[in-house]
Amino acid sequence: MKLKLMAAGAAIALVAGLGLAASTGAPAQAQTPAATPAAIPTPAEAKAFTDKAEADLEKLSEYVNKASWVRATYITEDTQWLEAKATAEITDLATKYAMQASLYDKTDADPVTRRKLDLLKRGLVVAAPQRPGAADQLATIASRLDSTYSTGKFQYGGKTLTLNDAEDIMAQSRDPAELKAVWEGWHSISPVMRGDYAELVKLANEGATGLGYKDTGALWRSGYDMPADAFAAETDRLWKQVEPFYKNLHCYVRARLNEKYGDGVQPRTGPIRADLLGNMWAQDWGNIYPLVAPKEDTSAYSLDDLLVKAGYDPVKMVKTGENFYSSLGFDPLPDTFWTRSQITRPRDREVVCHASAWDLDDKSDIRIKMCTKVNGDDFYTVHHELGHNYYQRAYSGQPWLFRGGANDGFHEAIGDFAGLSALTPTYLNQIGLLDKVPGEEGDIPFLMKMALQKIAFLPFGLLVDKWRWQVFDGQLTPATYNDGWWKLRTQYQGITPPGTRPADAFDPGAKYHVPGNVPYTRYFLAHIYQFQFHRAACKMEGWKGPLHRCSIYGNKAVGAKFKTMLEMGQSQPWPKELAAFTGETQTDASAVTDYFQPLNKWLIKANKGEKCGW
Ligand code: X8Z
Ligand code: ZN
Repeated sequence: MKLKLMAAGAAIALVAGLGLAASTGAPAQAQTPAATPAAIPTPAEAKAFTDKAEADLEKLSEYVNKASWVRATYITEDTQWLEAKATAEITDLATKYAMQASLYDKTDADPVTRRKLDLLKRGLVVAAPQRPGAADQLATIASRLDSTYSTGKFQYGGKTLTLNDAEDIMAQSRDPAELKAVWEGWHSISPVMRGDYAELVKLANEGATGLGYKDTGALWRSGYDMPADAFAAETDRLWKQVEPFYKNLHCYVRARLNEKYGDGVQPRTGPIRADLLGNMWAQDWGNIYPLVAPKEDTSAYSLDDLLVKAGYDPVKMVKTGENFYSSLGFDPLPDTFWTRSQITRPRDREVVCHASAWDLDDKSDIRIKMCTKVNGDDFYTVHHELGHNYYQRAYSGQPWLFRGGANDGFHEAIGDFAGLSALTPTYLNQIGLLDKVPGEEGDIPFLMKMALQKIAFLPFGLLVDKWRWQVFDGQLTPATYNDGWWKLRTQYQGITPPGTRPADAFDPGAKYHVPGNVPYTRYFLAHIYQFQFHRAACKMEGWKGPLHRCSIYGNKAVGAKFKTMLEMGQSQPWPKELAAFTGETQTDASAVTDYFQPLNKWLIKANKGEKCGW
């Protein structure tokens, strides 16, 4: 359960954090014979049940966390075995408790117990089929998929490349042939995962139906304090709010890429070639800023260069992140954070490099696991990961079942909210990275950089789980996994692969969260919540200027109010927690369009004469 809270670690994959929300659909009557009372159980019996479940799961979770940490920071046959054994045990236990929780559906339980029962029922990312050996099989496949991704390598230019190497090339190279080769090279690591993935889907669905859910996708959609179908509609509503802006950005970027590469590489109309956008998954286009920079950008600076010039190293990047949170009034990170975290890629062993934040003991043993490089992307990721850790520490005083994000999107949005201030030129100047804060002439260039990161991400954030929802509900089968993936990639992102895909391609497997089995809609939500947090915080601070120039660095009053929300963990439905900080009770993408309003206006003008869309 807990484990879901770890940003994106393998452990999260199986035993997700307990989301919130009223139970959706009609989880089946538990079939666990042992606890079937003849009459409706009393409120006291319900409380005794949640107390026991909570104590048992808490006891087991530290051991599972440690096994997962060891596997993620030292991938071997043996550590995979150990992780799978531990994960199977807790998944099985959590699934049993999820089933038994339904026995109290008619009990007039007190509100705290009722919430805990609901969380027990919907907190799993993966439920285990209740037959001998199935939980072990599921955990073994999950650990293997995550390890296969994390150890993936391919040959290019006479060298063996890791994902880290490939990402650098995708970010920096402007040679379309090289970009295509490296993109295809990385995507060659995933076909081998397709069989395992199909098996994982089958087992996870068996577990979910055992709990009364239609499939695993329905289980995932049930964690948001509203019926699962309403949640799916909610994500579509939010997308509609931002889609026109995304299309304007897409149109502008495509035109600049066409000017740079010519019609033969990037036509002026139609989808954009996925490998030209500076990122392996075309989910963050910030690295191609120099290709699309507005002409009026006279004050251009590159955060990559500023960090290198200032002599930053990975530890200094993390210390800088810590300092940001300290300025808001958060306590410094514990000594164990520094001795136990993995901040850089070890030289001599295989690890999961995909960044994550961990809470090993639900008290103070918080850590990050990154393969930090000195660049702007990782400067940002450090703030993102630390957000998870400060959240974990803030809610550690809650009962175990309430230690989680108000929903998983909140968990992702905490550090992103900090990052919105930490990326402002004003802040970079305050910490001595940037000499001079650009004047108004720097606004459009700055907003363009931010949009390449934040707006470009939105359709990707939405479609990863649209794809998985279709996989879990059977609309897509192993034979159509890849076509279904590209259909969504083209429909939402307006991108296309750099060449024909091989028949055995399994391109979703080349994105961490698919083999890692980490739900992804959380990031889509976070890309909206963070702007809602930011808009509210800037209002609190009395900021009168444009939102993109506001920074909350050093504001202890904002920090204290933010902390109050974080301390609530998942004890309340998320709208109540959102209201505690922002006064709003709805997810509202107008905060995104407010922030970017000047850029959208500028894009509409710049796109005059273009045939936008694809
Ligand atoms: O996975 C992450 C974090 C860990 S929770 C590094 N992110 C998503 C991704 O990398 O795809 C952050 C942004 C989206
Ligand atoms: Zn995260």
